[in-house]
Amino acid sequence: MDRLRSIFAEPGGVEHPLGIVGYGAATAPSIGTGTPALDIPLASAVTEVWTTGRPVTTGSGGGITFGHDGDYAFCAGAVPPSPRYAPGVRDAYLRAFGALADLGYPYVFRMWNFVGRINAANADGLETYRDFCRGRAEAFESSPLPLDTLPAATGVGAHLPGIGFCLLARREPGHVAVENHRQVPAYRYPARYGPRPPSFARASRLPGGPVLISGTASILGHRTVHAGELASQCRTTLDNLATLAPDLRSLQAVKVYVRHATDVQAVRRWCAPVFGGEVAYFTTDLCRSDLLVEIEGMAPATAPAGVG
Ligand code: 3EB
Repeated sequence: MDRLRSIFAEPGGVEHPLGIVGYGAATAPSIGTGTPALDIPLASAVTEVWTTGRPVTTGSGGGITFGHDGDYAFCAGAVPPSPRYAPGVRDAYLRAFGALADLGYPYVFRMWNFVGRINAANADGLETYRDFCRGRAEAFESSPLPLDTLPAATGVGAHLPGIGFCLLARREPGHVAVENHRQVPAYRYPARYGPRPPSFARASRLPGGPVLISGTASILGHRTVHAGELASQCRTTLDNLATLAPDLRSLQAVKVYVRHATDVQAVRRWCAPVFGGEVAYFTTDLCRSDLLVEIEGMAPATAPAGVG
């Protein structure tokens, strides 16, 4: 079956993994070679496996690990705990872009970033998330990708210092960056959110249909709404998601990130009836200190009329 999907499973349980993300690491975000792997300390037993069902070629070098199948590539890297992250993030992202380009998969359509101490100040007093965004923006500006192909993204905390990230890319062009009319594009956020805006699109639509939806939160325009109010943040987040994926029940690979462990039960109660498929819940800090919940997922390709 030649279809990109993510499965919450045991690492050995899926044939032909493109890449594996484990969320139970006890050490700083790191990569594993052999089978391309990213290990993130989020105190969760969940393991996420990306596959298309096609045989995979793997490799690594320059601190980057990757797997590719002729159409799709997964690639992961890590930045060690640092007093300031921008230079290391820029270098690691450029190494990842370089590796993907050398392999023949230059079209990055999805990325995940797990940033330790995400809301804490770095050595210069800049919030670590903003420090990270600066390095990522520098990497994107030295790559020739136009704004209408920016990847979808998730940017959340990790339980130990350091940054781990992974990317999905395609051999062929044609993915489209999708924005949400309820929100200012993140790459146009005003400077009050940091020296460089976040480089990502609200969703990424692949040719043939599947839409990979970015981490989505209680933001309208560029502002956080309902600070301190869990239920309203959940509602606004689900409404923002529904703008991008009208049928939330069909969303796959849903991951829900909740800032406070004590809020997970309530978030589960509100989200469980909304989503049809399996949902993984994580407790971790989020990229703005007033955000309480963030949700991502993947809308499957809809069958063309008259087929199936
Ligand atoms: C937001 O909408 C919430 O920096 O890669 C969501 C998804 C968020 C991705 C990122 C940040 C990122 O701005 C935060």
